[in-house]
Amino acid sequence: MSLVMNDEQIANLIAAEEQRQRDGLELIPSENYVSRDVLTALGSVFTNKYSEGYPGRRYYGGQEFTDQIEQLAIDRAKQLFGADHANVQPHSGAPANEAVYSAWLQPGDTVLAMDLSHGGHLTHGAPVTRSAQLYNFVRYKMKDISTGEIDYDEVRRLALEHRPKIILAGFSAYPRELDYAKFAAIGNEVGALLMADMAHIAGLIAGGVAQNPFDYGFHVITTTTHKTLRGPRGGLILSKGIVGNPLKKPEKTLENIPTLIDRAIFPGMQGGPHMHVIAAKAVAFHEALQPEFRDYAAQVVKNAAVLADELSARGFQLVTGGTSNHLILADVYRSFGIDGKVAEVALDKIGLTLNANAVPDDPLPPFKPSGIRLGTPAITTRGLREEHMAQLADWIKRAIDARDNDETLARLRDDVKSFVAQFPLPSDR
Ligand code: DSN
Repeated sequence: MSLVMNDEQIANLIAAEEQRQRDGLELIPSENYVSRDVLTALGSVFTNKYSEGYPGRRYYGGQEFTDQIEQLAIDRAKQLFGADHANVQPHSGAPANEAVYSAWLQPGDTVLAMDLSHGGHLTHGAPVTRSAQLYNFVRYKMKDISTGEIDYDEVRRLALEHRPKIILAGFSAYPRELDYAKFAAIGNEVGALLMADMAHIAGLIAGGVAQNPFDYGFHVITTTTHKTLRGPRGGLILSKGIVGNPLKKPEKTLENIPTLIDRAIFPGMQGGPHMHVIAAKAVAFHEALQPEFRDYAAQVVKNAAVLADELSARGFQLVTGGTSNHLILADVYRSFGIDGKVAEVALDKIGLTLNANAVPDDPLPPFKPSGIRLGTPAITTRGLREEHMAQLADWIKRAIDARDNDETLARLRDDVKSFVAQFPLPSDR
């Protein structure tokens, strides 16, 4: 994409980043490449506008078009995920989660969520977060790391003991499908709000290749819009219930959840919505509603399954033994005696980007953990298919083997670069 800017320094850095993305392969499972339309909406004049409030209920003038943009984003998100309500204003996933906590909980209330070390997310109660200081998080884990099965008996035992106000199903480093029916049965037994954080798999749900928690009676789903969903960097909260006037405080009941959430976002936590991002979210939701997006989501999962097999065949020990979604967690410490950061750095040198990640009950510290986390959402957008996964696994293994040999790494870098030239970025098409 050509860029005309007066600020040369920034223009050069944008061009350099674009070239970096073009010349390498993005394997971080929470990243993707957006379409040209999403980029255009993000760079639009809607960034100039203040729009505190919600469509038809704003605190500033000049909202003729912002109202239409936000309403389109809301309607498309509802259609995509079968929700009664969508709040499209959260700036990202962390504020989306905080808003749900603040809508439903009092300080000191309990949330039952997945342990960070077993794949949960920081915002699901890691002690370093503000939420963990405000609320009491109780954590569940996998029963068996070799299969990834969650210990649902333990989830129920903890729920009966601690009586959580929220049961949270969701993850950022877990390669298997959750059993939402089991979570729902436990949540209903203790009268908890059922919340799913589908940030990683939103695109898979939209594309029909992962279960939708709403089909199992969940009340709220939070997500980011920039991962498998392939939209702009941002957040989204979907809910079931009655949509009321966000300017009036409703009773704290499950059916009023949509309005409680609207009020928690604005005026509770955020000021003016980022309307250029909301425009880009609306574009992404429209793209995800097209039949081609179902093919994309299915291909993400197929690619991940083959990549997992190819890595296993090369000696990578995979947490849960493989993957059922878009992500793979490999224990490179147990497999090859190196920490994940060493692997991440070696792979960066050949143009393959992924991240070091803790594995369950990791014996190594968080900054030099035992694992690497990788996934297929971005490379599938690029156009890679099952037949390319053996080559990719081969490069990953060879870069790790050659981690101290800069000459070999440089050669591999050239190989990766000439291979990826046949897969243009969406913004180049
Ligand atoms: N940082 C995101 C991820 O990589 O999974 C989650 O917030």
